[in-house]
Amino acid sequence: MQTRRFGALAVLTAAGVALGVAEIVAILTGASTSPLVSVGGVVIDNVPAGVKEFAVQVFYTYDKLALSVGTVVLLAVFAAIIGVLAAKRPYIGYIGIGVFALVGIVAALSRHNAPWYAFVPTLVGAAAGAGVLRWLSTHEAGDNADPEQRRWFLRAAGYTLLGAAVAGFASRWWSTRRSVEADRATITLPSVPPNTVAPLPPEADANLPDLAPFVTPNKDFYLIDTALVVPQLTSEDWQLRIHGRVEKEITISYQELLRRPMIERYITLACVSNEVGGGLIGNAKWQGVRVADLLAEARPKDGADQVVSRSIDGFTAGTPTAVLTDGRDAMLAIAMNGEPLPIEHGFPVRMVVPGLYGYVSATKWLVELELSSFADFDAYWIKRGWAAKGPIKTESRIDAPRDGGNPRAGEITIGGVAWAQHRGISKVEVQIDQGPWQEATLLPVPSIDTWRQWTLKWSATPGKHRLTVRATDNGGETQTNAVAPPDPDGATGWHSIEVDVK
Ligand SMILES: Nc1nc2c(c(=O)[nH]1)N[C@H]1C(S)=C(S)[C@@H](COP(=O)(O)O)O[C@H]1N2
Ligand SMILES: [Mo]
Repeated sequence: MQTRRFGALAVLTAAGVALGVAEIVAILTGASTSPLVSVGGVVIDNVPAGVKEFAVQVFYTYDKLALSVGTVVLLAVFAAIIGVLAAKRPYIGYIGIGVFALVGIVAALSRHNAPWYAFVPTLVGAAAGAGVLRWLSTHEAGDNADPEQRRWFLRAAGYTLLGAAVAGFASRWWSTRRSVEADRATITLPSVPPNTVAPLPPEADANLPDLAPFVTPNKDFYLIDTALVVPQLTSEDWQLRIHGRVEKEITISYQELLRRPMIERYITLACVSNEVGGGLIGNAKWQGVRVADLLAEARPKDGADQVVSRSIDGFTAGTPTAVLTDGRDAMLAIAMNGEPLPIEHGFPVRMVVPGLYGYVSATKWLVELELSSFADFDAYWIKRGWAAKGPIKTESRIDAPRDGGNPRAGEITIGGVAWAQHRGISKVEVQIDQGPWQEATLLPVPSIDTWRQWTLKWSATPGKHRLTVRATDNGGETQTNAVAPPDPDGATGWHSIEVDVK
């Protein structure tokens, strides 16, 4: 005979295993056939409109997560109660599992377009749960049981529950990932009027083997974020709320965003954590809606000098309102290099602001723009000691030849990139060993918002040589030689490499 405590734990574990196993099976049968998703769907579809609005008010875009968590908590409470009752009459535990299985199966089969096998995840889950309950009750763990047995019981139940929870969450994440990928695949990007496309000069790219291509392919684009798992948000679930210190609050759906005037621009994104000579920088063609247009509709109030962009995962970036409205091409991007944003680069919508480091501007999985002030709010990295304002510093990098490489003696093309987004690059100079600074050839660019490739011919003689680069922006400011680390507002110094010419 089990005590009530052990009975509760046994049925709780069985219920956990049932849900976990159901989620695993739902990877094969489709997310909509999971009992959690289908019961949740029935609830959403039948809840009175007032309650739904209330939930969205309270939980915002997290309303569905709140529903899942609520369902799991409620189930756990019921399982524990049944377990208490089952302590004296074990068959009650099995009846409880049966009743819940029935609810799950009816819900799954009643969903719109449910496949005939929609009952399978719940059925398999319930069978596994019943099995676990049977297994746990083979061991006497009541008041009269010996300590050895009780320890076995606690350990067995604890590990099983933990395993079921981990497997359940992982499976849930995996099937959501697949459904977001499916959603992304259905998106047709609106066309952009030809006059709003910044044309790419064909000579922008020197096509040198070791030189970073002018346009960074999505698969090679650097990735920086604080997300433990990449947030999974469908375009259907996405909405943006513009609120805070505004005259008029705005909520906009993905379809509404797509109907707005679009621009397409080449913009080079850079991370403040990029070391001199580092690779945390990339250039892409972005398509999106001007932030300034949306802000104009929301009408920021006096003193709202900071726009806080918030991600679905809670990350925030704070951008000066003045920068977003000074005429530059700050946008809510929906596409990167001609395809919907890759999930890890912020699908369905992210912000891109020419001239600012990503940590103060480039929020991925964007769901909120809150008009605030710098005095009132510190964004994610500002709380952690990084500078509140993050304009990108003038920098340059040598890509070819490679640092530590062994190029052949003779005529060599040295090449690299230089950037000073939204100011533009006017000059790049290279120094070989202790020689004079030589002006490199600058390749054309579509705008001042991208990096710029540069090349310089060099008659390389055998032996060790040091190559150093420095850039000058259109404001006449030459990249400083003063070495600074990335923290708190971006690294500085000249990029210098050593080669051993053979
Ligand atoms: N949601 C979210 N957005 C984010 C971040 C983040 O941690 N979370 N990191 C920012 C930083 S620091 C940078 S440099 C850019 C990087 O964008 P990418 O990963 O697409 O290259 O995203 C920005 N947007
Ligand atoms: Mo960054």
